[in-house]
Amino acid sequence: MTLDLFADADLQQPERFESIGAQSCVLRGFALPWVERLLPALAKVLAQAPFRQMVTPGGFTMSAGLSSCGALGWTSDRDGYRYTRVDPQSGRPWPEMPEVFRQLAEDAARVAGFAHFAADACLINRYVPGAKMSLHQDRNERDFSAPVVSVSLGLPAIFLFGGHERGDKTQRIPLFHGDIVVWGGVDRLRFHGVLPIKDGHHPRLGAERLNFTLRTAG
Ligand code: MD6
Ligand code: FE
Repeated sequence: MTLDLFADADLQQPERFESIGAQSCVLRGFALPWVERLLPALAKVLAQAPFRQMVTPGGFTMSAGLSSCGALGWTSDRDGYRYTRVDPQSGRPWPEMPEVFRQLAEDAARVAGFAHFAADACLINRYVPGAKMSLHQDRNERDFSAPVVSVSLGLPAIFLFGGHERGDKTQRIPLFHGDIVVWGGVDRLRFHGVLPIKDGHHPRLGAERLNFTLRTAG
């Protein structure tokens, strides 16, 4: 599907396409026309695989609630981070990836310069005020030639986008409802994170931020 909002001419509007690296960008408002299809699909996924708080290998409980859909789902516990075909909480395969998630990710990746992105894993994160994501690399996927596509809904966040070393300087990028960040290629393994979410109320989602990150994991 091609969105008029991001037809080629529109893409030249610098306020919608913000480069944050050689092969990474923010697509402002890209997901807005999709929200009313994303949320019912999300509700179906969460009915099968509810949000849960995972423990890091170091023994810390993550502040964001996590779920997954797609052939592979992401899990963390004392044994490490990894992708699994089965949700350890239910013992069943992860919920299928909704077509609307897959299509949105493919469209956003194409606009960001990554044609034919085929996501097989979608991590879903729920942040309430105070929740954060520490600086990390997404490196559990098998193939780093595919980008990460990250969709933000609900309360705003400050996204930290660093370099290839944990100590590198970070850019602070405000993300709002409907924004998508894509990072891939030479930027695929850059450190990133999210500062604690500020208190607030979003008209559609209330006091929460939802983030979907789509990847080719397998
Ligand atoms: C974000 N999320 O919430 C960015 N990475 O804007 C992530 O970078 C992320 O939420 C790995 C696992 C879960 C995540
Ligand atoms: Fe990440």
